[in-house]
Amino acid sequence: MELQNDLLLRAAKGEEVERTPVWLMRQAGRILPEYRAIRNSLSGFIELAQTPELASEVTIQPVDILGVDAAIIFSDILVIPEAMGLPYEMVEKRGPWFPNTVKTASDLDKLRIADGANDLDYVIKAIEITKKNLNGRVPLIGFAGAPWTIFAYMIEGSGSKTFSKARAMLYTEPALSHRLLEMITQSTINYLKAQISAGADLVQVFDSWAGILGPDQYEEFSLKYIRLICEAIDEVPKTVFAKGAFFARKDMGSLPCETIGLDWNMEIKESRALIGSNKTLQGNLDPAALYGTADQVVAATQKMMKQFIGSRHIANLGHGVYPDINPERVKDFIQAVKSFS
Ligand code: 1CP
Repeated sequence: MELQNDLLLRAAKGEEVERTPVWLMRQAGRILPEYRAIRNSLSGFIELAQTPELASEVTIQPVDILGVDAAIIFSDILVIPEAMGLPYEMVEKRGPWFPNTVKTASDLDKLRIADGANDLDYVIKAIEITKKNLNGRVPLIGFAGAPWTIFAYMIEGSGSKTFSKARAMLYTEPALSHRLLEMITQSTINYLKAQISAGADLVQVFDSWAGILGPDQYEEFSLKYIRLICEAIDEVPKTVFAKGAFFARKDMGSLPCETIGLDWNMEIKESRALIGSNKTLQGNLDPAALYGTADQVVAATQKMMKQFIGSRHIANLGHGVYPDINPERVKDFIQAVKSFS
């Protein structure tokens, strides 16, 4: 199916574009009343994610309602631990929770490498339905968590400010840590390849907890595995978003991927200098900027856009859009990107 709007893919590959493409991380499951209406008619996130027709419907809502240049499949990074044998629950207002975690080698022996197409068939079905219903309007983004971020949840058992149990494991059990990271990496490669076979046009790897490691540990326990994923996938363009990994920007310039995501703490010109000119940069407006007035949102967006002039860029926020943002301000952000010249 020929895409009518392939700005995202051309920008990712560094090809000529008429204007900068724009989408928002976490655009599908947070801000729209139309999303909440569907979500509230079900038992919760997991039921919605595992019902492909509905997952597809909420994936397409931001394309219809907000006018973004890409859809991102409605799912979560935590489907991978579940497919490996470590199920999660979503606790209302608190986030993910794992009844079991990995503490010892025998916990690890109970896990398996996920086969994306079978173990995560509900995501694959949702992608197939979404591709059909998008009918070529915009590209569909597939995604997965980076191995380090997934590891952090599998050890910790929930979200955390410090992930101290996960970081302790890197010091006390480095060999066990690497074994688990290798299993997550292989599962993630299988999963992303299945998403691509089902129709994902680009894939993004989210390393949301990159910033809690120091530079040496980041290279050893995270970047190494992200590199393996990028090397294994050559079917579609790849984006790596490592939140807080300002110290790794130079190394990320040599990853075999097309696009690097920037968070809002990363200075744009400095990031370009560190990463080099042969990558597209994605981002990086502070998500809190959308709490401002319409005029403030437009001014902040234009200020960001100016700093990216003359270099490969996909406009986005510096992290996921916050749940209590007014969708009208999101539209102001999108319109400000589209009319920027
Ligand atoms: O929002 C969308 O666009 C839909 C798809 C999507 C994506 C891309 C969801 C649905 N989750 C994610 C990615 C995700 N999930 C990340 C990486 C991006 C980021 O850093 O924001 C992370 C770290 C998670 C883990 C997760 N899932 C958290 C964070 C917990 C913590 O440690 O702070 C939470 C709260 C969830 C739940 C979740 N995921 C998605 C939704 C819609 C929800 C809310 C659940 C509900 O409705 O009850």
